[in-house]
Amino acid sequence: MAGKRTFTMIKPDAVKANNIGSVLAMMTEGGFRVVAMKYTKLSAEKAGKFYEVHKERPFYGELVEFMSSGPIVAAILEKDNAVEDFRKLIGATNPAEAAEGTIRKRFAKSIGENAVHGSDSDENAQIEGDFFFSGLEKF
Ligand code: FUP
Repeated sequence: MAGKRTFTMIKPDAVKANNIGSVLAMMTEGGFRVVAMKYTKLSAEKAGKFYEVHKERPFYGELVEFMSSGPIVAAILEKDNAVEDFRKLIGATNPAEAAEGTIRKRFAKSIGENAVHGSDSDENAQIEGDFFFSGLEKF
């Protein structure tokens, strides 16, 4: 059965462009409830650990540099079929391929600076949520 929670980040590009409110509005209007949320900044070390699965990819260095370049909003969101429905709401990794009406279509600048993160599986949603939040920070 599909899980009810996913993990997201509003990435440094969207924060810098002052789009936190608009991005959150699209998430909540999309039917997602906030379980946990924080405004924080990743060190290069923490960003490197979060994206460790991509360590061998050519874009890893740039990705880590970008994700630690400014503050982000991290959140756990809840909805039935959360992971799949949230991936639909954010759109394709590359904004050039993202569908109309998606968050990345509206806010992403490029495949690297793509406004938001969304977990790709229930297992990763759990791991990523635990990376940022303790049990006492989830409601
Ligand atoms: P997504 O799950 O849509 O966030 O995409 P991936 O897990 O494939 O990639 C994670 C992040 O790596 C992306 F959000 C941006 C970065 N990336 C690049 O910079 N270049 C690429 O070609 C692919 C991904």
